[in-house]
Amino acid sequence: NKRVKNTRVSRPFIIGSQAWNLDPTTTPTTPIPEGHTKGWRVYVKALDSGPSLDTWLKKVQFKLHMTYADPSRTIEAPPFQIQETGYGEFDIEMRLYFDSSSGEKAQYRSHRLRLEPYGSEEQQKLQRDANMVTSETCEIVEFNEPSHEFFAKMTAE
Ligand code: SLL
Repeated sequence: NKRVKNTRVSRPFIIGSQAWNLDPTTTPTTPIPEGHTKGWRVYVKALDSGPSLDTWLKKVQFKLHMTYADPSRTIEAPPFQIQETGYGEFDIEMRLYFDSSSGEKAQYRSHRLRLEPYGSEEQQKLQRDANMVTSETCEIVEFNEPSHEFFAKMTAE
């Protein structure tokens, strides 16, 4: 598989999480496990204004805290997201799998799941008022000397 020399294709993307307080007075569609106070989701997504990541991202494996019954969750199509309930913060480990024509091995990322408001007093108030704690980081993936096939896919976007 010939590669495109002296060429690098980079793509930005977002890894993030959102968390909210579960409301014990409403009846959820699925029962909330004992002791769980928060709902949360973790995701890998494109920038709001950016190109979709379907072209290069094929699979995300999320590894949750070992207190979860089935801590390893694999998502093979967008949205690359897990939604759960829980009580504690922890680091979520992720393995990103790329389009096979990219010739790139899976890459590791880690994201701290934040359940409690953080930042300045003002920021914390906004999060409390919205009942939503969002924590996102912008990441970049670089494909060095990609295969011709993959380069064509990426530049056709
Ligand atoms: C803490 N060090 O104590 C962390 C651990 C554990 C998170 C957080 C529920 C798992 C389940 C859950 O939220 N585990 O019961 O399915 O803060």
